[in-house]
Amino acid sequence: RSHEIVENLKLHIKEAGMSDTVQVLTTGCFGFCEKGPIVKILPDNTFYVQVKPEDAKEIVAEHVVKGRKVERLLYVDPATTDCVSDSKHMEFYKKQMRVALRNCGFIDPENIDEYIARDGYAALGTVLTMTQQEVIDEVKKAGLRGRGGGGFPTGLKWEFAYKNQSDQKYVVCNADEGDPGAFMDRSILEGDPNSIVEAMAICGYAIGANKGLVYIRAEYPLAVKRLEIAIDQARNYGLLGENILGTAFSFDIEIKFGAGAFVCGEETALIHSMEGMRGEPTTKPPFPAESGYWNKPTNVNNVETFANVPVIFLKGADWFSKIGTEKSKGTKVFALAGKINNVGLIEVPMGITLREVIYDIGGGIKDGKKFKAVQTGGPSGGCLTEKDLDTPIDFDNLIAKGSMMGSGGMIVMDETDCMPAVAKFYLEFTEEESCGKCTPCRVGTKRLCEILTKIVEGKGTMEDLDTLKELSAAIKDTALCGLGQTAPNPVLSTLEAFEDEYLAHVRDHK
Ligand code: FMN
Repeated sequence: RSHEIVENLKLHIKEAGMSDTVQVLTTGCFGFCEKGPIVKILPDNTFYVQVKPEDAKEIVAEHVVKGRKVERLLYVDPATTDCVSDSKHMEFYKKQMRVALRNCGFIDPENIDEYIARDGYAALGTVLTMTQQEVIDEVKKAGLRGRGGGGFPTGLKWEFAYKNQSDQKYVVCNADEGDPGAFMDRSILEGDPNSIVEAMAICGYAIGANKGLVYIRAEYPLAVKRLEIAIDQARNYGLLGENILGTAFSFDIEIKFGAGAFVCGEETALIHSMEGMRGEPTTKPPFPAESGYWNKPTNVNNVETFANVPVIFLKGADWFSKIGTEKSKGTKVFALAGKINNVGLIEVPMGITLREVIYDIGGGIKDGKKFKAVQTGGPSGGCLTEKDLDTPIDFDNLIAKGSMMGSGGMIVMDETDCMPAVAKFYLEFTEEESCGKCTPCRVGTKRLCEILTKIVEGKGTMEDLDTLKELSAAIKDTALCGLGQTAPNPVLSTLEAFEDEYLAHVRDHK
């Protein structure tokens, strides 16, 4: 539908004889998915929502030609019941802060000139005047932590790869994004691919690598296309390739495709998959920074982690580290989904509370129902409940609450959701996605699923509940990689918060 809207807008602008003065551009995602497709008219920032292809004629005739806003397409903010024409005044955007998503929705992602016009590649220019250690120190000082799930300090990871001497090193961007309901990385790559290319070059310079690889799932064709365009355009401008910006630094990027296996997002499995082997994890150490792609020092970072890097050099580590909490700096992008009014992609400063996210940004629970829980961290995470609503969201707080930040999936549940069934949903996913290499994960997730199915169908016993707890603890302790080690989390956290619901399902509970 969006393509049709673009075509119709172009057609009517042409018919109005305004093609020379009015441009129609396709951008990346604005984040407000619930209200899409969105058309924004600049320079007056009019924000039209749920636009249909047939609305293009009226938008052109009224707004573009006569300068009159089309009231019926303007967003009505439920907080004020006002028609709002500027995203800055919408409840959905008010508490957001766009750092990683800074260019999404603002630039044509297929035109490097637009990225450059918004300070694109200025960070790389600055970095190339610094020493490698200075670059690493700036990232450390910013306090950036990996957005792919683990929250490992990025500067420290770069330092490990930098200090490991080798004739060849690699930079890998992890764009596998396999969590159900997650689309953060996809939106960044579709909306601002140049920022990832620039960040990977900065990382390459810092650690001493001349080759970058993006591992991306083949199910993301638009992200792939835009990344390919960004890489080609950067090469044409001398921003990738030999002697970048006339310096001795050379760096280029290749794209590698994944086939949509969740486990291939785990960095060692990802590296094996890129080498043409089975996508199975191996034990760490050695970490990729020591022995990664073809056994060479390799720095693996997530897409969103990379998206933050140029900003650190544009605005400074001090600016960046002022955002967020003491140990979690900057912002986090979340894919807000489930039983919430404003489904969409949001970016918020770390330290914001769940209540602010769910009620102020998310607009509350759908159909006026009661909030029950929110699953953060996807299949590896856990559920947070009413009592956690005022907890500031950061890496450490979420872990302390029995969940985790993960890569940014946030699925909201209402009073009608059955929590053992929610746990079963996630376990079915991990069972299906287990690579089968280690027994605790291969067999353990299968057994957990069987027990959960019995419980959900009302056929479980108290003994089954005990086995569920025991087996979950055993899998956590013994599985080979993060997939298995975290697979029982949805069971354990729902058991902890909603044991009464499990008991109500069990046959022999008195
Ligand atoms: N990291 C990602 O960036 N994207 C993924 O899709 C992803 N999937 C993962 C799946 C599993 C089962 C596990 C255990 C880990 C996954 N990770 C994923 C984390 C990576 O192993 C790795 O820690 C991350 O890419 C490092 O980047 P960061 O430091 O920038 O977060």
